[in-house]
Amino acid sequence: MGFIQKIIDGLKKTKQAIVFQLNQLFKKGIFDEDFYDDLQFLLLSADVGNDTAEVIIEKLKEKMTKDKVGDPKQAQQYLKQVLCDILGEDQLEIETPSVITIVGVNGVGKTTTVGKLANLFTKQGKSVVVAAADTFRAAASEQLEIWANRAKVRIVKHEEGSD
Ligand SMILES: Nc1nc2c(ncn2[C@@H]2O[C@H](COP(=O)(O)OP(=O)(O)OP(=O)(O)O)[C@@H](O)[C@H]2O)c(=O)[nH]1
Ligand SMILES: [Mg+2]
Repeated sequence: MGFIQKIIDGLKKTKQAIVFQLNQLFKKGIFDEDFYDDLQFLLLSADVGNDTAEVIIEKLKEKMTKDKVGDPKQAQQYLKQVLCDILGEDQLEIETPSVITIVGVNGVGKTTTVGKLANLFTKQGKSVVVAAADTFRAAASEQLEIWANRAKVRIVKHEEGSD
């Protein structure tokens, strides 16, 4: 098995393990200090930074206590809402002109993210051009082109293997 594939498989296992453990934790339906400790541990093991994990716990605790939440499904919705609030779309502000380089190991969602960013910035009234920098991986630029078309933005690309 290739090195990169090993990393991808490793991350997949981590993600599945965390989702499973989150479900198990909420299923218990006991939202005491131990619950919040375990949740913080899970967030940290999912690569959430310590400061952010503390903010998430604090906000969740506050909301859940205020609304006296005891139902696991409802509690999970509350966590989802806290995460969405923190990730808020309008936090992504850029100066223009700007150049954004997207890098990452195979299959982590680079091309999809370029499509999402192109769409977001277009909606903000910005003029977007995407450039296919990966001319090595077969069909990489074609995949990017699909997203550029969906977001209705210009694309700069050259032959496969070109400089
Ligand atoms: N669930 C989920 N899947 C995603 C997300 N972003 C991308 N994907 C999926 O992940 C797979 C890989 O996405 P790509 O955008 O092609 O990833 P990439 O990093 O460009 O891949 P390579 O160019 O092959 O290295 C696709 O099946 C996407 O639909 C996301 O935010 N959530
Ligand atoms: Mg790609």
